[in-house]
Amino acid sequence: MSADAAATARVHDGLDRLEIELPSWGFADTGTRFGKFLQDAAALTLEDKLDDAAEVHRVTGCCPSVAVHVLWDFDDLADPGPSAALAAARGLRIGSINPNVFQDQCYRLGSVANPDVSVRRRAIDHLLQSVEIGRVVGSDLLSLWFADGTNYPGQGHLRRRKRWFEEALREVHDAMPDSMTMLVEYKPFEPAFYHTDIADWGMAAAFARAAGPRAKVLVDTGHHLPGQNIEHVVAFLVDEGMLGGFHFNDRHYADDDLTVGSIDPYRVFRILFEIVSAEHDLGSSLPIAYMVDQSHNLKPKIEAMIQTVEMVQSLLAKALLVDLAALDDARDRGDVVDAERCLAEAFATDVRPIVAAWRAGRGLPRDPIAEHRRSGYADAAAEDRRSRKSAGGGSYA
Ligand code: RM4
Ligand code: MN
Ligand code: MN
Repeated sequence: MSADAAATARVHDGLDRLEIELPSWGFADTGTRFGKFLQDAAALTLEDKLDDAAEVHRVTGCCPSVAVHVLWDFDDLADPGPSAALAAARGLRIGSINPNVFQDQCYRLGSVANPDVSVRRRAIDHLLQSVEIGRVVGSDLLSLWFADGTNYPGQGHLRRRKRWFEEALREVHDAMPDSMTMLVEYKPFEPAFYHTDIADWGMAAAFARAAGPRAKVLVDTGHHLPGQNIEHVVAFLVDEGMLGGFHFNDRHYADDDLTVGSIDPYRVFRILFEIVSAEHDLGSSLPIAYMVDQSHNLKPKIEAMIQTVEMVQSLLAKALLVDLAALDDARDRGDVVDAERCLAEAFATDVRPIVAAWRAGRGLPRDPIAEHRRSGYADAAAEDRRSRKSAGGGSYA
């Protein structure tokens, strides 16, 4: 096999193995804290969201699961079973379960770190109920993000809050079936602006370890302070066996939830390269959940999701093209320029022909966005949903 053919085979194999989970909330009307801009075609119900995800899956072939946010997606938390059937009917499955312990009034001062024991209990009960939901719908991922934090110095007892978090996560972990993984997400600020109880990856890793062996860290690429080297975080967590998954999105300032790679594709390439490199050394795939966490206020939501998937695929293809032997050699020789060029050259490679060949080989449309536009799906969805929207409203996301 020529070097080119081997590289193509490597990329095609990587694309075959890549599954990207779409967030149900990415298809709904969302907004900023200043207001919500409505789109006629935005999803209102879980059925709509699953229809939209199925459309993305139809044209990309790599998004078989949908993350759900329990309060936004389930009308009856006690009976989530039908949602699994709704997903299956569309050739999908329910992916990560995202509890919501941040929007109810009682959570003004926090959820599992609330100074009021009855609120802490209520939050833990909701997390336990989310474990149950996962069990019923056949999901093996419980994805935890907390808005807990404080806005003013002195407001909270930081160490006490840490203990409450440890106790809560341990209780929830113990209730999970063996097949379930808990993902602990961190975020340095927002909605709290003085301190966040899980502010960074190190705290998330410590909490995950305290929770139990099936708890790992979730890296949301938008949840870092400016200048943070995310690929280093990723490499470190992989080596510790603590990287559980990603929430992909891009950002320029804060938790902007922009489409992946729209601002800094080289960063996402570097992140994916650390995983490619680790899997190469290991000789097998790492159990990492690749999930999207974006909300699109300006772009049509399905198109934004398709763009996202295409971007991740092409950046993974580039990461798989890095010549690892040449890179090792350059490092051994202490040749900084050659080492950097190994990454830069792979990043600069036009992978569109390789990805197009992969699509053709799998019977997928050559241009997923063009195919989606051609299908008339968005117009039909807008037609159907417009009337229901004026009549109802729907979930926040
Ligand atoms: C947070 C975080 C969570 C997501 C919520 C809606 O900033 O990224 O993953 O569930 O937003
Ligand atoms: Mn997230
Ligand atoms: Mn976020």
